[in-house]
Amino acid sequence: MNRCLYSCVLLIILCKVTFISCLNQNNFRYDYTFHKDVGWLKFHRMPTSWEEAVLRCHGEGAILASPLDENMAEVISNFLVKREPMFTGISNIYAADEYQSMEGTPLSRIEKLNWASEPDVQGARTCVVMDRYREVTAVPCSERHSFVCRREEGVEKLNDCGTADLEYVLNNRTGSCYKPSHQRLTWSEAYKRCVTDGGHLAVINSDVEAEDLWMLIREQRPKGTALLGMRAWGEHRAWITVHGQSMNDAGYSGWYPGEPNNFKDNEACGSMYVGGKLEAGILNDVPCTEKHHYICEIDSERKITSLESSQNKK
Ligand SMILES: [Ca+2]
Ligand SMILES: [Ca+2]
Repeated sequence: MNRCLYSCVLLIILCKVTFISCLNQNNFRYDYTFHKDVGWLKFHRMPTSWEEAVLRCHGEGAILASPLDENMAEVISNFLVKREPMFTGISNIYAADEYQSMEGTPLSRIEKLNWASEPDVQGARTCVVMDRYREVTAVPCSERHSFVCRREEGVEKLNDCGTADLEYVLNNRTGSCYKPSHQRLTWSEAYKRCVTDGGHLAVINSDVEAEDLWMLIREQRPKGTALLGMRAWGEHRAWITVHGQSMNDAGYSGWYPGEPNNFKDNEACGSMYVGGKLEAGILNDVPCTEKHHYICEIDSERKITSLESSQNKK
């Protein structure tokens, strides 16, 4: 009760001090930063195809960013430190003679684009890249470039997990949010999928978490194996979580007797038994190339960035 009172008073003071309306959706995923008059942005440095960039942003609850006005062009291009250009959300992917941003803004309504050469509107589908000097060029969409995802301020409600993905559900016993998978993936694919969500492959930090994850995945998938966020490294096969901790430091290492056995010298990825009569949370090592179900986790500390903390970072 006292704690609640203290938090409420603190919140009210913070709202007054920073002139931020705390009733608005002034927070978003921890991996995005807030930029005035632009919204929440995240720079993806690793080059991908345009289609992959669209999907990555979509998966994060955002949209592939475009230089819709001069301010936005400047803020987005400032992420570039090298010569290589980045993808924007502008393309003629739907119709050859109609370039639009992902938001559906036509070229005629986008302020002053500085074309290196006028785009071809005779049939080829192209996607627009922008360099650090804000010069834009239409290139094949299959080229690979970095990109920025953008989310407008306060457009959608986020759940307790700091995501618009309602499949993430907060577990009050652990303070983390979890999402069980719908499909089987290899460990690397599953890792990437969870990172796109703003989370990570689940890491078990306690007996309670082991039990709850086991029950969660059993509801969806009564049999098999669920991949988790740990791997074996080096000659001595040190098991390290995706947060760089040993299993003991992470807080749980309930291997099945005889496991991890590195069967046929080919098992370096961590998993939990799901089916059968085994107790909750029994771990096993499996081949990294085998496809299994998996669980993504969003940690309590990582769920959201508030507007204040994002601005303080800058
Ligand atoms: Ca955890
Ligand atoms: Ca094994």
